[in-house]
Amino acid sequence: MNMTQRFLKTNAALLAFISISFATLSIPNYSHSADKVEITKAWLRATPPSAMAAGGYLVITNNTDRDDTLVGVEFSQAGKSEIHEMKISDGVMTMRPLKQGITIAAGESVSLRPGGFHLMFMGMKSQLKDGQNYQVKLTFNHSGVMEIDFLVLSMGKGKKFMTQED
Ligand SMILES: [Cu+2]
Repeated sequence: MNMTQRFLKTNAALLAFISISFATLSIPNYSHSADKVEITKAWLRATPPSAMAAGGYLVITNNTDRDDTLVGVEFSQAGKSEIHEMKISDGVMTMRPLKQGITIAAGESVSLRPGGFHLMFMGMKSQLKDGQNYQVKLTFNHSGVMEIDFLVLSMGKGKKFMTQED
């Protein structure tokens, strides 16, 4: 082996080593490793027989490194599903659809709870009974479509469920 060959061989090894090092460096920083928002405390309020509307609640935690927005909701048991905000203005409870959705800033958490943000289901095809389980599809700008299990609970149980520790 002459000097040139030896030099090339060493360099190839060095290059291989460098690319491996770069590959290692490109592993994401695990303090912000999540690539999707996390959903917890997902529940649907139990409805009386023949009720046309229902509400859904959950906590969205964004541990990714960019803001994400809940832009859509879909529920097979509802004719129409929307993202709503409930507010008291002039002593009157009002609700409005949030056309822009709900943005959860990077590192933040947002609760959809009775009296505030909520999922609104209209044209209900079936009664939601305490203890049942349904899948609801949530669409986020960055996290994409997520199929989430929602537990049906009475209002009292649901409020307790949201406040209890995991
Ligand atoms: Cu509503």
